[in-house]
Amino acid sequence: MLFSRATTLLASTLATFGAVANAKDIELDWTVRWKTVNPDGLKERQVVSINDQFPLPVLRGNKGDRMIITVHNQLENPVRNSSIHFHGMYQNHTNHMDGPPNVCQCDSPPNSSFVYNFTLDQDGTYWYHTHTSESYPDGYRQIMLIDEDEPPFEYDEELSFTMSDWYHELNEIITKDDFLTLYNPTGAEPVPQSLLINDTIQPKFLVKPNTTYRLRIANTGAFSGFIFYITGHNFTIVEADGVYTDPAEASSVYIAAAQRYSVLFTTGPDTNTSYQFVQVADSSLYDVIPDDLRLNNTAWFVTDETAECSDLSREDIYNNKDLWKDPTEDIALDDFTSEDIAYFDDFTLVPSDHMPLLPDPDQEFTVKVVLTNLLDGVNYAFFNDITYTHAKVPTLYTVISAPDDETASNGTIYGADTHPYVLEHLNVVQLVLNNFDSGSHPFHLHGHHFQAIVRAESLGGSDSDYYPYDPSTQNVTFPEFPMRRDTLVVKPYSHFVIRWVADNPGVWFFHCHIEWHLTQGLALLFVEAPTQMRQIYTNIIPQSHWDSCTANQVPVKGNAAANTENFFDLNGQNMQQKDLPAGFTARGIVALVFSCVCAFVGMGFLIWYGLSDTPDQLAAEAEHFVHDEEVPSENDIDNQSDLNDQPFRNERGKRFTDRLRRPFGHRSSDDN
Ligand SMILES: *[C@@H]1O[C@H](CO)[C@@H](O)[C@H](O)[C@H]1NC(C)=O
Ligand SMILES: *[C@@H]1O[C@H](CO)[C@@H](O)[C@H](O)[C@H]1NC(C)=O
Ligand SMILES: *[C@@H]1O[C@H](CO)[C@@H](O)[C@H](O)[C@H]1NC(C)=O
Ligand SMILES: *[C@@H]1O[C@H](CO)[C@@H](O)[C@H](O)[C@H]1NC(C)=O
Ligand SMILES: *[C@@H]1O[C@H](CO)[C@@H](O)[C@H](O)[C@H]1NC(C)=O
Ligand SMILES: *[C@@H]1O[C@H](CO)[C@@H](O)[C@H](O)[C@H]1NC(C)=O
Ligand SMILES: *[C@@H]1O[C@H](CO)[C@@H](O)[C@H](O)[C@H]1NC(C)=O
Ligand SMILES: *[C@@H]1O[C@H](CO)[C@@H](O)[C@H](O)[C@H]1NC(C)=O
Ligand SMILES: *[C@@H]1O[C@H](CO)[C@@H](O)[C@H](O)[C@H]1NC(C)=O
Ligand SMILES: *[C@@H]1O[C@H](CO)[C@@H](O)[C@H](O)[C@H]1NC(C)=O
Ligand SMILES: *[C@@H]1O[C@H](CO)[C@@H](O)[C@H](O)[C@H]1NC(C)=O
Ligand SMILES: [Cu+2]
Repeated sequence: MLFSRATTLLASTLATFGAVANAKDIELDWTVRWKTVNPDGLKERQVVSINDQFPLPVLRGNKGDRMIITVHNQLENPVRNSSIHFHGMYQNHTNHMDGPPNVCQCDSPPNSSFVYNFTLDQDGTYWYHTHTSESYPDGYRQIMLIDEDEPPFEYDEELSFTMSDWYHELNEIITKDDFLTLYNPTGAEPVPQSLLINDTIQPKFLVKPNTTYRLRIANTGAFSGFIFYITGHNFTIVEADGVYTDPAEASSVYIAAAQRYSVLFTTGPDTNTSYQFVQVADSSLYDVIPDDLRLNNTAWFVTDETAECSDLSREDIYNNKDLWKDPTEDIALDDFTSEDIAYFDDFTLVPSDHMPLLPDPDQEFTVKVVLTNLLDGVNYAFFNDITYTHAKVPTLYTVISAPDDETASNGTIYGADTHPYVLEHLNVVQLVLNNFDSGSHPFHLHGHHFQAIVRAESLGGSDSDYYPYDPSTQNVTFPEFPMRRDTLVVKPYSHFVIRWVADNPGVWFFHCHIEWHLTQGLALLFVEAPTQMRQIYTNIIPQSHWDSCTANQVPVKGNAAANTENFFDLNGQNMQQKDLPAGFTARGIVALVFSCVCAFVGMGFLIWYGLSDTPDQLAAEAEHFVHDEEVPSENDIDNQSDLNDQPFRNERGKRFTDRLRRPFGHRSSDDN
């Protein structure tokens, strides 16, 4: 009933399309609970539903409207906290509505209600998803569309849809039982069971002939990137992540997790016809490719329900030389993968407002991305030496409960392993990100669109070929009108440089949008303009937010350690796992787990489990193995046939060996 009220409001909003003068409140009442569905037709599973709906309701409003969403968490059996991030929203003056628990709010427990209340200051294509650990791949995500007076391009009709990956288990179970464990020392990410288009498989979308469509596409997946193309037709890119661009013709585009595009596509004169479009998974992200995973999916735009639609055959992509990165290359059908497909380089996009390159930065930070193991044997993800470990008090609440502006401007109080960078109001900020990992990563900054001013190609097959960003030795020319977006992919063993103006006081999360990597700690915090934040936020946090903290027994005052007496005393703060003992490398952990598995087959796991009772015991055992030289060498590992059967190797055998060549070892000693 409540929902139909919301739908009516939504309809009336659409009727007054455009005029900011008619800005209105869109009030929604959402009850979040489990529902059992079968989106891929392969397995029924529990998913998160809103008002009993799955797929979740599409959020839609006009620029200038206010969204007021009351979320009732009814996630029981299994119990789950809730939170919602409206991805890409600046949340200017509403940092507390941004979503990430322990950063801007407390997790909202079952039987509690939480109010999000913010204005839509932007237009374009966005999405929303929970930011509570390990939950958005359970279906808690959907596209969000904001309409505008006059976008700088013309079209007749619009079609919006999502692309995502899909798992058959609850994500918390995959994470706790398989992913973040000692038994997965290389940090091999769980590979999805299916790839969905608009939360189903092989949909047909009705279109009219002779019509220009604005296709609004969001990758709401947890992990996978997709190449999208329409067989035999080009399209025109006009928007990336809510930033309108000069029209750019493309035959295919790569959409990483969390990215969005609008593309214009014009249908032909024919009736009773279909246009095949294709979603190809970037299989270089997968360490193993299960036989039954369909890596490329077809869907259709059809002018008639009965129009003939042909499915993609295995050879179709291969035979379409227009898609090849290098059509002259000699690649056998069985070796042809998504890595051989060409796609549009988003770095070349020019925002239609032609906002020029920002001036040289006032503040610059350089971070290095590494994935490696800590003492518990688990594979974590790091910026520099830090794997993000949240504070005891949500960081926004630490800013406003600090005794004075000077204390709030000192990053120490936010905790060591939250990895805070304090930004000064209105500074031009530059972030240099050097990726020492063999995988590509889509990085997302909350609260801003940033300018992407450098994005290097992958410089080599392994880290030994890699050198980080260095403008003194590299021939770097910044674009005149850099592409802006909120989620940017860094290539394997490569780097990017981004810039923005610190004109939005708030605590903004910066993290990899592969949910697995966020779980591994690939995140840091920008504490932007704390003095100005204190003026804005000191008395405006609504009661429902405090109530969530009370219900979850999360302290709301004090520094990262919840110390309210002395903000510089961080005793008791949450800390990441300890380093591996000196002399024991992450490669050793990998080898040790494998040798246990190989030596004792199934029993190895049990034995290993016994050893891992306490970190100290583990360390002692680990050192024992190292000193007794029972650890196989890298060569042994590459050659051992048992190991070739381990699920850490993709079809081309690339990833696993790359991972062993990572700059493993003691975290602080592997710089350069
Ligand atoms: C919900 O969040 C609280 C506070 O962070 C945490 O203690 C609790 O374990 C979480 N509950 C679930 C079911 O994850
Ligand atoms: C939520 O409320 C219902 C009804 O009062 C109760 O049965 C359930 O145990 C509560 N759940 C939690 C997690 O407190
Ligand atoms: C939403 O926020 C606005 C601005 O702070 C406030 O005036 C309004 O009362 C809020 N509405 C609700 C329902 O909390
Ligand atoms: C995709 O799914 C959403 C939610 O069910 C729906 O509103 C939308 O119309 C669908 N897109 C197309 C092109 O059918
Ligand atoms: C499609 O676009 C590409 C540029 O991305 C261009 O090279 C090619 O000629 C176009 N093809 C057609 C059929 O227009
Ligand atoms: C599409 O446009 C062409 C050329 O203007 C016209 O001949 C044709 O009848 C149109 N098709 C439809 C279905 O309206
Ligand atoms: C398309 O899917 C098939 C079957 O999953 C796979 O063998 C093939 O490599 C895929 N092609 C690309 C380009 O990913
Ligand atoms: C479209 O074509 C198919 C065969 O190609 C035919 O079976 C169907 O009836 C046609 N539909 C219309 C609306 O003409
Ligand atoms: C932050 O506080 C610590 C502890 O009082 C102090 O050592 C440090 O110099 C301060 N940093 C800045 C930038 O003021
Ligand atoms: C540096 O790059 C610019 C622009 O791409 C090019 O014109 C110039 O020749 C390059 N210089 C060197 C030394 O490579
Ligand atoms: C936030 O609002 C201020 C005005 O209060 C404006 O100057 C600033 O540009 C805005 N920042 C963003 C990111 O929208
Ligand atoms: Cu990542």
